[in-house]
Amino acid sequence: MTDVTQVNEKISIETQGDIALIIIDNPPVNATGQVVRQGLQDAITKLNDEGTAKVIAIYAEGRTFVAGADITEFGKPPQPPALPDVYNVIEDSEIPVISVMHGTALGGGFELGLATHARIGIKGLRVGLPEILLGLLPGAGGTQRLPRLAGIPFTLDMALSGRQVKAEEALEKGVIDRLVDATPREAALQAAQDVLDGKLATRRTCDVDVEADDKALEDTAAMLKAKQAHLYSPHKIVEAVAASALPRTEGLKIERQAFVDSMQTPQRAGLIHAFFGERAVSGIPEAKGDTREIAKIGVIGGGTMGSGIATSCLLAGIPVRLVEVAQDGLDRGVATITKNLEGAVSRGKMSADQKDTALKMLEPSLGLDVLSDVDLVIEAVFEQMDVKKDIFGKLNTVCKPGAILASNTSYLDVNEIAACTDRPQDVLGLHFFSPAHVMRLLEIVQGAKTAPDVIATGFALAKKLKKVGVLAQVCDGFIGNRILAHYSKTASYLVLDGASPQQVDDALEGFGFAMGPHKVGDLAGLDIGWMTRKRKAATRDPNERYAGDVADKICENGWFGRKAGQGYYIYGQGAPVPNPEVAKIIDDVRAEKGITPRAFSDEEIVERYMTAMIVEATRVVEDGTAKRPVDVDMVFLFGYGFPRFRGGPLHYADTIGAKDLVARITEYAKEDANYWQVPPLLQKMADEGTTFADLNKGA
Ligand code: T1G
Repeated sequence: MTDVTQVNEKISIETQGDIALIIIDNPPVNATGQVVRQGLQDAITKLNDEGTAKVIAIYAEGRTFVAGADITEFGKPPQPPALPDVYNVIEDSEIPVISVMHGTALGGGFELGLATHARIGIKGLRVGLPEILLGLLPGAGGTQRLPRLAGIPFTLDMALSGRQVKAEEALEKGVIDRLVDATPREAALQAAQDVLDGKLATRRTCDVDVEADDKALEDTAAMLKAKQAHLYSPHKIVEAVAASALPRTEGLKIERQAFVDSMQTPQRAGLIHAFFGERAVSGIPEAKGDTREIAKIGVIGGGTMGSGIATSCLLAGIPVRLVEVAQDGLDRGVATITKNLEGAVSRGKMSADQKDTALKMLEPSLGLDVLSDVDLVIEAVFEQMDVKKDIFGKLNTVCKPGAILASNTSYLDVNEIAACTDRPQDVLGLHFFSPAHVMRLLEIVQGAKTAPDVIATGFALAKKLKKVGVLAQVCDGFIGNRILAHYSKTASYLVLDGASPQQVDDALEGFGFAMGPHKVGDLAGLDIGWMTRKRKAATRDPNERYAGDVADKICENGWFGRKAGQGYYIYGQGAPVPNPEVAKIIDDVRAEKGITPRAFSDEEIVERYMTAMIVEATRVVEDGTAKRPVDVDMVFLFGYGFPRFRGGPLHYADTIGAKDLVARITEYAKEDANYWQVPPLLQKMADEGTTFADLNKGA
């Protein structure tokens, strides 16, 4: 006889004879919000008080078992019952409790499984402890129970990497007891019956002793001290895992305190902002609605960008026609794509067979006529307007009606390009970032006449390519490169006024950037910036302090950076070293300009650099080039190596505050009133005491 009790709106109990099922149903990912926590605790307590059931099985409805604590509750006053307390009630149950996990059992979801007395995985299950990606640590027993089941090294690996572990590995490590191919409900009933029949052993995890491994703990602590000193939660994870040697209550107390402390950090706020921001930017109305089918893509240009874009499409299983004007260029493109895909195989991103299948979907061709049947063309040729206009004029006649025509231009006017066709509604910008098959950012540039379904298709393509699509309006440089063009001048001014390129790089890497601006320039090629400065020379503001003197002289020597063996740094066998020739150029330029160099602290370097970035980022929001501050933040997290734990330039700006930013800019303006100007929007925010987070909510 089946009896169903609705404990609350998210949790129900179904009893069948000696078996009690606790069913979690909290779409979209069964996160352990307050109602789920209360319901789980009440259900276990009720069944133990009744004493009728002989075994309890917990499973979840929907596409995944519990995917973690409810992140939307973070930063708000905690509401009881606390998750660790609920899991202690489960672990202490007199009636054996088993769990059936499917989909992605992550964070608090995986910890729920660990608190039960046996764990069943459904085929395709992945488990993980991704809390570190949110600036946190497992805070519901993960650091205490996982060492008991799978040892300290494996626990450190999972908790510090945040990686998702496939069910097969979890089974092999003893983290799950069985792996079955059934529905969660079928598996729950079968496993419960097996417990009753003595075919499935159960035990409290806390009763299992931890195998000590002080060396793993010491080595990890030392590595983190050397490599991640600027982060908070990784060190706390090691402390908490070390406490697993203690009895459960003491160990959980240490874990809890570490969790509460990490919850207070700006890093947690920044990483949560990044988590939701990645979803917010593609959740806009323009990304919804009708889309056009993209079954085949034409890519024009077999250079670095074109090959990277083609690789990205092939990795997503989309057939690609690669078009070049000459055979040697086409061959180079195919070779680059092949190398990119082989790299994906060596990184374990795809198998050799998948690589071969992908290459079979590549059709290298000469001339544009072969593009008559593609659904989308992505032009990735030389960044010169006349070249692009010529191509789009031809595409206008070659491509079928309804085909989308996209330019990968990184700053040129998409409206001007669209005007070369009689179908501007089919034209947009799809700005990929190099290497295009690795970098996740895709700026989706909306022309004045771009049709809504073309924009929506751009977002659908971004999702299929596993990229983060961000809507941008037309201007020189769209969102990212426009802001970069502004703040990169500050790096140059700092060098002109007394800092060395290496000091600027070191200061910004200490802030959290993967690479400082001079190293980035050397990597990308200093000739790119040189061309831009020459392109803009005729229209440059005469009142602007020229920032390119040093870089121009470096380029005049042909020292374009890594590809030339030297730029700001000299590239040889070992680590790059500062180029002494550049130091001489800097001294000469200072002398020519009558500059007496002064010392800069790392703190001042970061303040000036970040303030310049925030100024132009504010203007980009102010004039509507970006929809909201969060869109700018995601551009910088996914396209410019901005430190993720800081959430992005405008999330970071909120940690300073508009008032202090205005005061800082006003001070700098005394040196250079032309470059340092307070954007009206920032002044308004300072006057009203509002934040960029407020603007995100209001947009
Ligand atoms: N809390 C609240 N909402 C969540 C959520 C969560 N944990 N995870 C996902 N969502 C929402 C998401 O915002 C989106 O909402 C929808 O679900 C689908 O997500 C105590 C403290 C599970 C792999 O970090 O990795 O447990 O936009 O678009 O691509 O130690 O979501 O539809 O309105 O990403 O299929 C640990 C985070 C939390 C997992 C599914 N858990 N989530 O990916 O869908 S901390 C995580 C994910 C914790 C404990 C600690 C992914 C996914 P909307 P989606 P997806």
